[in-house]
Amino acid sequence: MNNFKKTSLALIFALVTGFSAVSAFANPAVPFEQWLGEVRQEAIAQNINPMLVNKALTGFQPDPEIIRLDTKQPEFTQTYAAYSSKRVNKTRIERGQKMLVKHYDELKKASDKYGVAPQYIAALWGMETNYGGYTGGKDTVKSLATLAWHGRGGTSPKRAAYFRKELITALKIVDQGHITLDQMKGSWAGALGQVQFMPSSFMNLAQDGDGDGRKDIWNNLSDAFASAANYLAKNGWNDGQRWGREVVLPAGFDSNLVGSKKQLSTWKSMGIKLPNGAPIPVVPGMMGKVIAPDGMSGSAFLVYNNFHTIKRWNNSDKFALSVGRLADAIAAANPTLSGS
Ligand SMILES: [Ca+2]
Repeated sequence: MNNFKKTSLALIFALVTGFSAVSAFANPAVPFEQWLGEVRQEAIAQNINPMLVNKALTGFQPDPEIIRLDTKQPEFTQTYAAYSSKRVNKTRIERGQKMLVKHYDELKKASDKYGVAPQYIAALWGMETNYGGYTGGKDTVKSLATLAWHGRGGTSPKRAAYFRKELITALKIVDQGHITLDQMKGSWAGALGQVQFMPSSFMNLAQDGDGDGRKDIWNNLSDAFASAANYLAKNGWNDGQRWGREVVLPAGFDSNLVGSKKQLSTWKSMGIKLPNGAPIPVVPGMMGKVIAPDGMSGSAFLVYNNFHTIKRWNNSDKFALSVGRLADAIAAANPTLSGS
């Protein structure tokens, strides 16, 4: 029996008999309570306050909804056009433009300190949580414990180890006083707060934007914006350049050149144009890569180094293109921000 069938059976059991069937069936080797005891020991051995560890890691069961989401088969790959129309639509652009005005001082402060233009910080915020409108209401410790335990009994020990490490790190974040255990909420997959950092990213890259000693990316926008900007800055952002731009490929463009990187001057000489028909701007020495996420009949883009920096946040061309285009659209309403 393959693992998918096993999992499906476990879920059917769960539906019919209640949750205990999942504990018994999805991971027969190690019951959840026993596994949680092991994690408590590991956390205490890593010098996390034992009172916190005991409070955080006792008295709950795995979340059946997370197990269902974790075992769901991946959806059919969405085209860029479909992905983008859901995420970079009129509503989100207009809300982003309003948020840029409303929170301009905090965005500008993070922008100046880390060297990332405000519209990119706003766009990441918009893509991740619809500008704080949806940060996920799941208890992070419970989510990560469910994923780590479930993965251990399932198909991917590597994934289980990853989530177990994230769980320990989440406890360290609480132990350091950035957020209370009760307030540490996020997505079912363990991403935290306004900008949806995983705990390990929080540990490495979160910032205290307002200087109160805490990195509260849940409730404090100065902290959330500083953290997002720092993430890009530490991953090679160059604020003197754009992310890339939409282009029009000339008729007969060799599809083998999609995905290759060349000087902008070379692309220009090959006849790549802006959507309005003007030649592409050229910065001497600057390179760009042509991508066509939906094939030669779909939209084409010329992407620069910053595009690859956005992909360090989420390793998806569709995500990075959407962030770039949302940032452009947000900035378009603000004359001081719309760059070339
Ligand atoms: Ca703070």
